[in-house]
Amino acid sequence: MKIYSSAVAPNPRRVRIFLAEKEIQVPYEDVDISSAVNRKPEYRKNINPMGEVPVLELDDGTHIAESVAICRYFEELHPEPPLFGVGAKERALVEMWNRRMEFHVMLPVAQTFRNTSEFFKGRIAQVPEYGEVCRAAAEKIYTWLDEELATRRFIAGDRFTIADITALCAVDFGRVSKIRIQPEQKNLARWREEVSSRPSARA
Ligand SMILES: N[C@@H](CCC(=O)N[C@@H](CS)C(=O)NCC(=O)O)C(=O)O
Repeated sequence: MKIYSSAVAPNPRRVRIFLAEKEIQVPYEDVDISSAVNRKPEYRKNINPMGEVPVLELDDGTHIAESVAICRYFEELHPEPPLFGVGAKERALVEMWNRRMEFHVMLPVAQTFRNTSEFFKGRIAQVPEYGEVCRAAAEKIYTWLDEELATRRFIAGDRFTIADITALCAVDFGRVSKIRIQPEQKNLARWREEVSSRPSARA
């Protein structure tokens, strides 16, 4: 078993933090996304047709891509500590919040980077104006998230979950595109400080 990963990308970091929380050790193989190894036909044919990381490779040769699918696999095998919630209601709420963090925080942050950075120039079709629309969307969602975090400790409630992992990786990656928590967003800053201080955040 191994995980195709990248030390510089936010989605592989989600998986690394998740595994660190569960104290599970899996070898990582770094994929050099800067030289676009992941977009070559060989990688797409043998590892992930989407040309992305992370990908979990099982000993039987199965490839599981998509960060949440990989995390769910390990949650099933190692339920403690529960990172997808406990019981029907909490699990549904964690799912809701994780999807919100994916679609409304990670996505605009990632699209800002993809459409405005030198890194992707010549590699994908960039639309810088769209990147700026995504930047504005991310900044707006931070304001909303700050309000949400006025009433609870973590993204989905009183428990640290995968929704916090997704949000942390997105917010940290946003800094690369100068999308930052604003000084008045005290709840968001308080949350980020707490989740960043967990040992897993260094994964
Ligand atoms: N939905 C996927 C997204 C994966 C993804 O966007 N991976 C990025 C790194 S964060 C990637 O492989 N980028 C390299 C590229 O697009 O060339 C997941 O959750 O795993």
